[in-house]
Amino acid sequence: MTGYNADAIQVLEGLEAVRKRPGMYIGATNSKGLHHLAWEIIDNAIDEVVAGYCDRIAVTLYPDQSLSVEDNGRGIPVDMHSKMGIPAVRVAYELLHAGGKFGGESYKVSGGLHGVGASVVNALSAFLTLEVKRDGKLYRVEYEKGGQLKSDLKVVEKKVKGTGTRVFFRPDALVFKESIVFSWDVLKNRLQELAYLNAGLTITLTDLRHGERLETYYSESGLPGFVEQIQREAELDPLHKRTIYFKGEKDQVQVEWAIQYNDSDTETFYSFCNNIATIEGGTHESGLRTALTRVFNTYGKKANILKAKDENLTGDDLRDGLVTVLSVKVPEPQFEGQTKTKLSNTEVEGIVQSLTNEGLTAFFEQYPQVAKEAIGKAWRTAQIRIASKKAKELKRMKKDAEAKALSGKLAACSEKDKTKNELFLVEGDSAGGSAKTGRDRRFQAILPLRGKVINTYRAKLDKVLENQEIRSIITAIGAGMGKEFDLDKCNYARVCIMTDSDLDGAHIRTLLLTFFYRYMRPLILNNRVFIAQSPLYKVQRGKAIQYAYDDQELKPALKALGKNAVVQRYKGLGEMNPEQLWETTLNPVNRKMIQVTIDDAVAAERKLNICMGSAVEPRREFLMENIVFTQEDV
Ligand code: 28F
Repeated sequence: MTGYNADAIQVLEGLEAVRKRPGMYIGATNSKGLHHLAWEIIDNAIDEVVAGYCDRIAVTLYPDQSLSVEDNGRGIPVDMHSKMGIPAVRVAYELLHAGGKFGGESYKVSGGLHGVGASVVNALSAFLTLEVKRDGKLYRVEYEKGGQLKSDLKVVEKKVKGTGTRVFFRPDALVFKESIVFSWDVLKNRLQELAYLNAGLTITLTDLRHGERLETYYSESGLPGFVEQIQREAELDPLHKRTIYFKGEKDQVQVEWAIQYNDSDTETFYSFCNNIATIEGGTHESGLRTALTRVFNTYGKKANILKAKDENLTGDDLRDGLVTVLSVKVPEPQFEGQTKTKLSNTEVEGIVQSLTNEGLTAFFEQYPQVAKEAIGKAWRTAQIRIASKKAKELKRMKKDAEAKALSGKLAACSEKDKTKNELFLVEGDSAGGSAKTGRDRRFQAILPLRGKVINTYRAKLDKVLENQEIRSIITAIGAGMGKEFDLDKCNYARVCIMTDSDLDGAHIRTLLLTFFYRYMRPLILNNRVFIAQSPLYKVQRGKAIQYAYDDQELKPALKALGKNAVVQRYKGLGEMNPEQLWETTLNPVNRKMIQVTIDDAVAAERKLNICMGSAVEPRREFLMENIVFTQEDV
């Protein structure tokens, strides 16, 4: 055996470097890093599966926390390595990763580590024993204390059956200070996944740490089995029995995928490249999604599952209720992303797309019933999308229409601070017109009300909503109504009812109060509703003018201005000019507004019941006398 030549010393320094900064090679020395040792050895066996020479892998856990992986592949070559002067098998376990991908300067990102190299496992193991069955012989080489050669390669059995590679190793507790205990579940999940990704491969997992526990993972179909397992685990009901499956190859890229719909609206999408989970997705995923959408639309229209006039299904329409597993095998994979799990080979996108276009079309032609189920599901999802888009559109249009309708009527105010603003609901266009002119447009908005505001106490909600006056009020206040009423959205600090002081005015006032009471009660309860008071009389002598708001105030006004003063009785708001309306009714300085409070909601309801009952006359009388408004200066 040749002694260590210069390279061999470089080898030792290399493995020493790994022990000095393990995090650079396996991301961390926690449980995640520990399991990377297992993944490395298992992945080497999987490479032999992918090469087509291995169909059994056995993983075993021992009481001393060592782990062994055995495959029935060709066995790592044992012949002398031309340059190194040591057997090939030792090169793989003593030389830092041949590709030098992870030379000293580049830090490993934790997460997707691919092929850190068996030598890293050796460097971080208390012991590692390697056995190769080849040419009818059993070879063994042993390492200890982080990759130091304990016994060189030698034949330990002259006559053995079969071929393969077996690696035992125990992680070094000096490196993995937290724990060197492998997790059954972590190993099981990955081994199960590998069995699905490599149809026909049998993997056994044996745990000898507490008695014996053995499980076997095997899938004859591979990806379809994976998809069906996912559906079972998530308790999802497949929409179509037969899983849609494709396998093909182009320009040395192998493409394989399985999809199945269920009756949910969730999507499950697992993708892999060279058996590595590409959690961050990549070009293979986008190629598949693009092709699926295209074929669903073209085949769907051709087979009349989709109507010619239907708008195309979008990629998102296909995602609801879809379970997908995609696996590609790429000779020179390029991984990007935070955890190096995003495939970035651009050529892969086109290859997946073209293979899938052909493959899925052929599948649909062979199984038209499955096509009908799958495309039908996507179509239903599209209908929901289109309907909700329409509904949103309608809602927006309604809002726009309302805003437009309102803008014709509402004289808005300019103040942005809603706590200063007040809205006047004015009876009649003429009064509305002079209110618009007379008001202080910074904080006073005017909404003229034409004709009767309907009797909302009896009317059903839809009837109420049909009434244009009510809709304008709702839109102007902006806080919705009924159960959706949200006081925070109210555009005004005060909503003031301004009607004539005759019976009609009283009636409209009561109907408005009824409406607020029924559909915007918080407005009343938060003292936002007022009754504007306009004077009943104007008493004038020469330049001197006094206003009387009721008969009681008339006497003192007459006394003050002398008996031959002229008295004018206002029959309606419309008789006042804008200045007078401002002076007497709108100007906060000297106006008299009544705050509407329902001191006893039940009593009010009873009063309104009587008022809104069927008999008309008694209602008005009762109304004029009985609804008591407390008078507060506002
Ligand atoms: C328990 C872990 O590592 N199995 C492996 C092979 C088989 C060959 C191989 C491995 C050096 C650079 C070629 C055999 N015969 N299980 C494993 N099985 N490596 S690792 O070759 C590596 C050589 O490339 C093998 C013919 N060709 C390849």
